[in-house]
Amino acid sequence: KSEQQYVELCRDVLENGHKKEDRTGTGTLSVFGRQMRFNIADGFPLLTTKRVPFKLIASEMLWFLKGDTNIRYLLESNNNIWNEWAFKRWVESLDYTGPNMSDFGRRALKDEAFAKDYNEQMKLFTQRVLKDDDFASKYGELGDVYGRQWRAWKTSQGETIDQIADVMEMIKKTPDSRRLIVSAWNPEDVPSMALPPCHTMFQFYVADGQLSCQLYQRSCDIFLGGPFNIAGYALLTHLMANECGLGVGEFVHTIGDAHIYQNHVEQVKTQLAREPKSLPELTLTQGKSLFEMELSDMTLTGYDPHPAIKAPVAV
Ligand code: DHF
Ligand code: TMP
Repeated sequence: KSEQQYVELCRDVLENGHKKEDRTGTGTLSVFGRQMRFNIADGFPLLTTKRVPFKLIASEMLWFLKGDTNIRYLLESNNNIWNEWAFKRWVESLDYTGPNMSDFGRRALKDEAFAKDYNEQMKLFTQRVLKDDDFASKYGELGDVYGRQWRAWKTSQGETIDQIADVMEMIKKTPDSRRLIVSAWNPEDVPSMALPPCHTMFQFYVADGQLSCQLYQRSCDIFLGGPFNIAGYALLTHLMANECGLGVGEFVHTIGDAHIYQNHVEQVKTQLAREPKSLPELTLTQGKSLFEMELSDMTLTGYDPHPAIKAPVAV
């Protein structure tokens, strides 16, 4: 069963994880170098041991594929998963004159009065990104994140490379190629990025009329980001296969630093006590190009998960 692999990774980290401090000051249990394989022809790998919001995963993937790097599109889809990283840039800018928001992620967890101020500032921020075009183009922008690297990689000649369109062409014309790669890690841009890419690069592989995909993820927040990443790349594989007239094969998830944040440990234990259920099925509108796909072209059936489990995200 696919989900068993996720469950085993969680157990592995709880049992063998090294106690490591991290950039966010939260602390993690961490292991290095792990791999999960999901046969996505057997079911769509959206976890059932907790409810995972497929719509948020799908709108994030569509946002990447459009080459969009501004959170306005996500907000318009009621998707708030990238807000903290845009907000961070805003409150650290000279234009921001509200109450001090330094270290807002951790302070909001400890200090109720602060949490109220923070929620208020965050609400004002997202409303302004939605309504004010100039503000949105300045502070809704996350910069060189996935959308940019995938669709408009900057070359030293001042041109751009559309890696997604290129890999799509290659899959169609030279499916046996061993160079079906999309890279998001640009060493030149890393120092100025809101968050250097966690999904560093991925590779497609075609055999027996089926498209497989392997992701190398340098850093994985197993409880929050991980389930999104598994389903996100499974969705990408479906979208690409649909475009190229192929079936789907496997999604191989290779991880560098695989970690559980200290403040997620109880939640993970709750999740591990649950019995995985059967996976849902994903169907896509046929005959529509990948770049025209919308949320309404994706139908998920048979998803009957255990309830959601809340946890704070480390910023
Ligand atoms: N930073 C960290 N520390 N972990 C991450 O997983 C992460 N992921 C990012 C950006 N930075 C990150 C982008 N992806 C959530 C899921 C994925 C994601 C960001 C956030 C998240 O908070 N998920 C919650 C509920 C989301 C909601 O309903 O709005 C969840 O329970 O899955
Ligand atoms: P880092 O840049 O210090 O590694 O922090 C990034 C954190 O975000 C880390 O916990 C991994 C997590 N993350 C995911 O797990 N998946 C994602 O898609 C993203 C964007 C981040």
